[in-house]
Amino acid sequence: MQKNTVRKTTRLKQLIQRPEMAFLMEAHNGLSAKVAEEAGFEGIWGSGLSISAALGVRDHNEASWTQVLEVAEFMADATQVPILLDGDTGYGDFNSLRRVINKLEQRGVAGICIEDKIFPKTNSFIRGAAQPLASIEEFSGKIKAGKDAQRDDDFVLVARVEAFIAGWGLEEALKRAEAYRLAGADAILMHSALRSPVEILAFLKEWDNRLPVVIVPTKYYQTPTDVFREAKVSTVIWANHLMRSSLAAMQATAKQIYSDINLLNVEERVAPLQEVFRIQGEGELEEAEKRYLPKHGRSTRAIVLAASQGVELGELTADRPKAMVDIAGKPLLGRVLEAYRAVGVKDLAVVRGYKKDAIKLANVKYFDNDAFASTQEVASLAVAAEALEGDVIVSYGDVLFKKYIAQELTESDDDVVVVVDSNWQESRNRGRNADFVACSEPHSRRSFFQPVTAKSFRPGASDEIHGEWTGIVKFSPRGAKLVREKLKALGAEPGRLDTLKMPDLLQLLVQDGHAVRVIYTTGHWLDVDSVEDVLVGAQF
Ligand code: SPV
Ligand code: MG
Repeated sequence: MQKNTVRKTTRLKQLIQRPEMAFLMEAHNGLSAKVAEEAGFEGIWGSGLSISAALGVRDHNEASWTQVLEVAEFMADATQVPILLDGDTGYGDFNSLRRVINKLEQRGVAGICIEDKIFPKTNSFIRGAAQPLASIEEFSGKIKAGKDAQRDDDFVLVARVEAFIAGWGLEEALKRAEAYRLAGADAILMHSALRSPVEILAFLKEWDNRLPVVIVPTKYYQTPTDVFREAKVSTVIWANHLMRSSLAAMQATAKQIYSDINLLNVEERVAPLQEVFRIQGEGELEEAEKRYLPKHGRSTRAIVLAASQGVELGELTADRPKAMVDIAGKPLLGRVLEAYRAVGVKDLAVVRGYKKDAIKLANVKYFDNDAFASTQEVASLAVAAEALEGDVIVSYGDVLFKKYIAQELTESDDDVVVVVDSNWQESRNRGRNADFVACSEPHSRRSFFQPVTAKSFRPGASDEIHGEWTGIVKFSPRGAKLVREKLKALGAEPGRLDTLKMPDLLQLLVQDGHAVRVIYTTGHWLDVDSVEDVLVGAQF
């Protein structure tokens, strides 16, 4: 969200003073404040009733003002719109109010509303007529003290007149409003507990807009809002409706779960967890981690492609894919996953295909390429596209490697990094089906200090070969996004994805002009290709 550089105090003042009517939505904690802001409200009413209700106490100043301040601070931190806090009577005399205002300014609250009653106050809708009012002189002194204490010139002080609530009538209401105006209040909140707006409209008529007027139509809610607009109301407060709606929802949910003793009937009715995380701002944190965390603190995930049968292993793969072939008591894939876990790569995804039911390893996310028989590796990667996110290593279910290889990859910053074995002649001599690579530099002392990049994953007869790709590649968050986009583009061409092997995909990245970084190794990995390899693999 873009930062609003205008101070919250200034914005609240402008809201209250502008000719167009403004609306404040009640909130009582950080979450409800966010809900109000997201709904579009330009300002928030920090309701004393709602905050006390949410804290499980009564609206009789049972919560101390510093406890209310803590809540208001969470609300201010959670939102960018200004907050007008219901400050009851100011929690004591003029001196208490001065301190309250300074603390509110420090915590990012834009204004306070104080009412002309006696501390501890009682909610206006509870035995209103029996409530004693403060003397006009005392309350006017309090307003003056508050205005003198504020350090930010635009901090808003709303003086609330309880004359109608206490049964004193229009004359007293006008007298008080005028005294509070003269004392320096920025606006008058005129409250009424009647079911019709008659008191309020009578006041507004006589008042004639001497100072902005704020109203709280909780009881006279049936009045069309245009009536307030025509009567020149400055600001309407919807005073308690988020608290009351959540109370009703919580009661219904608690009752249902209590009687059902399971969650089936409520799951669909409650906000999904993803929505909770969204409103908490998890997305921002994820982005920030990418910017600020060192690589080793950032978690890398891995996608292991294990969809093929591996006919070259003969009857060993009659009932299971190659990745599940037993190597000294452990399946090959289990060893691969172990190597990842050993270097802290715990978020593991496996793409299955052939005899997928034979792959049953715990704590792994599975993706299935059910078209494994007619497709190649890139099609398998595409079914796991959603795991191509953040820092991610992609490798094969039949390639074992020493832990240091994975470790080095997790520490790399480059967008695309491949591990290349410079001892490629051996593979050629053995007649293996290897993926040769032409690089910018051969493996040498120089290449240790100088970044090496891949020039071709499909070297032609005239290209100098520098190594064999081990089948291991790592993408940075940016690199992963690039590959996702590439897969999407390839997927849009009929049949294209199905024929591609991983080196083809890497070759396309090179052709698109992306730097593919090379990390050289000499050995320390094993592509399990033969029954003999199965025996060697036991040493990994
Ligand atoms: C509040 O929301 O706490 C108010 C408004 O003060 S009322 O409850 O109507 O008094
Ligand atoms: Mg209140």
